[in-house]
Formats: sequence, structure tokens, C-alpha cells
Amino acid sequence: MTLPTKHSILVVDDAKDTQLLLAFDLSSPEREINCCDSGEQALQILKDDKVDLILLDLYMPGMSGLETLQAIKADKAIADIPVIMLSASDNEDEVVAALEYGASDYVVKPYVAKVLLARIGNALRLRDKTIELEYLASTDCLTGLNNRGRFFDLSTKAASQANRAMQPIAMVMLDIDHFKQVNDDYGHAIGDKVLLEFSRCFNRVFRDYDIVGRIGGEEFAVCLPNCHADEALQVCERFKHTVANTLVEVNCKSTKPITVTVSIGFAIACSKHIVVDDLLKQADLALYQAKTNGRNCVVN
Ligand code: GH3
Ligand code: MG
Ligand code: MG
Ligand code: MG
Repeated sequence: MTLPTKHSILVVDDAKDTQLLLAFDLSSPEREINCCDSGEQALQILKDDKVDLILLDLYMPGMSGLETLQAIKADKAIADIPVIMLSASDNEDEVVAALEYGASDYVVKPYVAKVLLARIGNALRLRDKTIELEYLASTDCLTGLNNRGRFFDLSTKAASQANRAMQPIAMVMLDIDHFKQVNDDYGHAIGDKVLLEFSRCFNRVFRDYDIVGRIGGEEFAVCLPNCHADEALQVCERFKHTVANTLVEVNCKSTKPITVTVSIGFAIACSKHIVVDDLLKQADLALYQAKTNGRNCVVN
């Protein structure tokens, strides 16, 4: 995971001289500073632009700083961006209100540039740490795929979108065949290498917006929004062949590269009430059937 090297800061203040002063004081090769005059403009900018931190004036004509802060914190897509309030007022109630609404910090104007920069640094560090922790909590560390929890969350979101749009959704469950034998024959490290190479096959076959997850040891799942049964069958067959043709080098000259096969079960739902758990159970039954049918095959 790579975090941004350059942080983008949005200054929201109706006073042009404050904007200019902040742009000057904060200027650095590691920061990009953009300014706007109102809360309304800020919300518009936040819809499209990537912003890492907001410096928000309290008193502005139109939306006040507190109203803008509330609007930011109410919008899931931008709620995590740290907001530092900047105000000439040191009224205790306003400070408390801003912090309770979710501001990361509150700085009184005229500010001391050195202190403001230190506070910005702290807020950005905390934000970076949060991003890193969220990534670690949702990612499988061996393969970089979504972990089980994240896979369920994303699939549940995809299912509700499919329900609204009345579109079908396909759920695929995959399990590497005789994987225990790979560990037994070549050792756990090579087993891990096989898992990694296997996980790389997903990108080559599935669409960008398909959701891929590592569900357990050598079990994986893919959720395919807006996908019909014939398309799901085609893509699963293609994946099965891609896996079977993927050579994994063993770190030993005398041993030939190894290959594995995969058993695949899938299920389709196209009702208005798609439930991810039910769909996964159906796909799991199909996977069980694929194992019973002799492995290296796809069952619907
Ligand atoms: P089947 O074809 O019926 O699926 O047989 P299998 O051997 O693949 O299934 P089984 O459930 O018997 O074995 C799964 C093995 O996967 C056992 C476990 O040690 C191994 N495994 C699970 N997670 C990891 C991992 O992260 N790394 C490695 N190297 N092995 C793992
Ligand atoms: Mg003002
Ligand atoms: Mg298994
Ligand atoms: Mg297996």
C-alpha cells in the first residue's frame, strides 16, 4: 500500500487575505493548497477532488463553518477527511461544538504559522495511520485481495445496488484442489507462492468491478454484479483454464514448475431481495458438487 507523498489541503475562508496568507504560510513541495470562499463551494469541490485535509473558517456568509462541518461529517464519502476549524473567535461553546461535530482541531486566528503547521502535521499523520489500519483490517496480507469481512461488506453493497437496479448478480466460490498435497510435497512456503500466483489469475479474467476475496485458506469468492448465468459460466471456465495453465516455479532446478487446478461453484440471483448469505450458500453447494464431480470443473 502506498500513501500519497503530496497532501492536498483545501482552505475554506470568505476572506481573500486569509486565503493568501494561508497559501503562503503552508506552501511546501509536500503540500498542494487550494482555496475557496464558501461552504457551498467547498462541498462542490469535495464531490470531485481528492482532498486530504480541510481548513475551515467558522464565520462565512451563507453556510457557516459549523454547518459546512456538519454537512461534511454527514456524507460518508468525505466524512473521514480531517477538518481543522480556523476562527477569530475563541468562544468556548463554539470550540466545543466544532469538536463535537467532528472537527479534528480548532485554531484561533491570528494563528501562529509554526503551530498551525504542527497541528496540520498531526491531523495528517493520524489520517494516514487510519487509512493504513483500514487497509490492514480489510486486506488479506498474503494475496492483497479483500479479506473475508471486506468481501462480505462490498458484496452486500453490490447486492443492494442490484436489488435497486433489478439486475442479476452472480456469486462464485472457488477452492484449490488437493492443496494440502502441495504443502505436503513442497512445503508451506511454496504453498504460499501457489496461493499468490493463483490470486493473480483473478485480474487476468474478471472485470475491474467484480469483487474478489480470500474467504479462507485456499478458498476464494467473487461477486459479479450485473452478470447472467451464461456469462458467469464463461468467465468461470476461463478462470479454470487460466489456473490450470499457470506454472509456479519451485525454487529448485531439478524440480519442474507445478500447477494446480480449481473447483468452482456459482449461483445467480435476480430477485428484488438478493441476500448475500443465501447466494454464498448456494454457490458453496455448487462448489461441493464440483468437488464430488471430480474437481477441476465448474458447477452452477
Ligand atoms: P480439496 O481438493 O478437497 O479442496 O482438498 P484440499 O487439500 O485442497 O483441502 P483441505 O481442506 O484438506 O486442505 C487445505 C489446506 O490448505 C490445508 C491448509 O494447511 C492449507 N492452507 C490454508 N491456508 C494456507 C496458507 O495460507 N498457506 C499455505 N501454504 N497453506 C494453507
Ligand atoms: Mg470569515
Ligand atoms: Mg477448502
Ligand atoms: Mg481445497
